[in-house]
Amino acid sequence: MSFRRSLPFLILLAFAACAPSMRMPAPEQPPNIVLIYADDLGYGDVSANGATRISTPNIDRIAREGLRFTHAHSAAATCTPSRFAMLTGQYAFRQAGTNVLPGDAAAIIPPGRVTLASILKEAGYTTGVVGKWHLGLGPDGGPDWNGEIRPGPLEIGFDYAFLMPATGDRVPTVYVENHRVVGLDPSDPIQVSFKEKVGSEPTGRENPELLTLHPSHGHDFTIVNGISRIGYMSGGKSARWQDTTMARVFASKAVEFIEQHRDERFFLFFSTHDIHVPRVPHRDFAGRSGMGPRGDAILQLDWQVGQVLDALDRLGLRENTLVIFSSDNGPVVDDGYQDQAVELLGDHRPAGPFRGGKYSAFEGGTRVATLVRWPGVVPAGRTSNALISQVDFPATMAALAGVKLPSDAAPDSEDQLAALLGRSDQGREYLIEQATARHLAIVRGRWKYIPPNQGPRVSANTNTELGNDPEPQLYDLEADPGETRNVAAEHPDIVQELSTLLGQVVGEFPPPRASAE
Ligand code: NG6
Ligand code: CA
Repeated sequence: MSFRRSLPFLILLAFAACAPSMRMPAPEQPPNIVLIYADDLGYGDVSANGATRISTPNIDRIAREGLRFTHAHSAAATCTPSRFAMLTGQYAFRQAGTNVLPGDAAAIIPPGRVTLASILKEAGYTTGVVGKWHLGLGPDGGPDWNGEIRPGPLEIGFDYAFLMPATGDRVPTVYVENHRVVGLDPSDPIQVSFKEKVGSEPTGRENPELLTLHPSHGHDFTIVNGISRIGYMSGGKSARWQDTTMARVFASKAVEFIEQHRDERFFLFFSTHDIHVPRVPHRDFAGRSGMGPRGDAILQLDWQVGQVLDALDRLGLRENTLVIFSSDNGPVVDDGYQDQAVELLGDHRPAGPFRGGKYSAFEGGTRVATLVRWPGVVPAGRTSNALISQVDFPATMAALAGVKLPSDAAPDSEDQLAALLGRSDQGREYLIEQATARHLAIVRGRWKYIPPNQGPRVSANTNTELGNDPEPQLYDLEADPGETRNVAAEHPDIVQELSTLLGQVVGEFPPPRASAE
C-alpha cells in the first residue's frame, strides 16, 4: 500500500485511537472468528458447490461474499479424529484412542494442551463452543454426569461451552453447559453404559414397536424420543433433549454468545448436529426439501447459518468477523436409520464430483465444502484451488491473531493464512487424508496415492466406497477428480515417492502411546 493511499486510513486510525468507543473496521486488527462446523455435510450438499436439488441460500451467501475452496479437507473422514486434529493441529493417527468415541469416553485432549481455542484465548479472545463435542469429557473412566463434568472444553482454552457431549445418536441425550448437565433433577440421576444395559427403559432391539424411527444398522439400544440410540441410558428424564428443537437451541446459544461478547474480540466454534443422524428436523423444515429428512436437515443447517449471519449484521459485526464454514467429514446417506435418505436421493450427489464419502480414503471422505468470508479483506465471490487442511487452523489462526506458537505445539499445522484469506493459491505442498488411523492417503500436487489396504471395498452398513484395494492406487486428481482410473501401474516412480513421503510423515512424530487402533 503506498503512503498516499494509506494516508486517509492512517488518519482514520489515529482518530479511532482517540475515540476508543467508536466502532470502525480496522483490517489490521485480528477479527472475531466464527467457525461454523457442520456434521457429515458433503462437498456437493450445498448449492454453492453445484447442488441443484437443494438450495442453501445462507451458506451460499458466505461464498458470494467470500472465498470458496475446492480443495480444502477435513483431517479425517470421521468426526472424532477430524475434530481432534483441527483443535490440536496434530494428526489424529499419531495419538491412540482418537477413533470415533463412545458417548461416555474420557477427554482425549488433556488439560493444558495447546489448542485452537487456547491459542486464541492467549491472544485475548473470548472463546466459546456451542454444539457437538465428541472429543470425550471427564477423567480416565469417563465423566460423572451427575456432578462436575471436567476436564472438557473449559480446560483446553474455551471460556464457555454448551454441548451435545458426543453425537445425536449416542447417549447421553442431554446438553452439558460448562461443567454441568442442563436441567438435571438430582433425584433422577443419569446412568450411562456402552457395555451393558442400565435401568429398565426399553431398547430398540427388545421393543421395536415403540420406535418412531427405525434403525437400518446398529442403533438399537435405549429408546429416547421414539428413537433407539447407541448405548444404554437411564434417568435424567428432565434433562433429555428434544431432537426436533436441537437446531433452535444451538442457534440461539450461538447467537447469545455473539451478543454477549460483541464488545470483546471473540472466537465461536459453532458445531452443529445437522446433518448427522438421527435426522429429525423441526416441523418448519420437515418435508420441505423433497429429499426426506437428510435434505430437510440441510435446510435446517442453512437456517442456522442464516441465524448467525443475521446476528453479525444486526450487531454491526459483519465487517470485523472472519466466518469460516466447513464440515467434519464427507457425506453418508444411510448412517444407521431408515429415514428415506437412500430412497429419495434421486440424482443428488452428496460428495459432488468426488468419489466415496464419510469413512472413505477417496476424496469424498475429507474434501468438504469450505467457505471463508471477511468483508474487505477476503475477496468476494472468488474460488481458490489451494490445498489446505483443517489441521492448519491452529497455526493459521495463531498467525492471524499475532501469537507465536510454542515450538512443540500443533506439530502438523501449517500457517496457511495467505491461502485462507485468498492472497495465495499455493496452499500445502502435500496433505494426509485419514480414513482410519491405519488407512491413510496422501495428496501432493495433482497426485493422490492410497496405499494397498485389505478390507471391504464397500461398507456393508453405509454402502460407501471405502477406498480399500489390495493394490496401490494412484489418481491424477487434475485429470480425474472422481478417482475413476488407477494409474499406479503407469507411474511406479510417483507411487514410490509418495509412499516414501507418507511413511516419513507418519514416522515423524511417533505416537506417544502404542497405537492399538
Ligand atoms: C458409527 C455409527 C454411525 C455414526 C458414526 C459416528 C453405527 C453402526 N454407526 O459407529 O451411525 O454415529 O459412528 O459419526 O453405530 S461421526 O460423524 O460422529 O464420526
Ligand atoms: Ca461427522
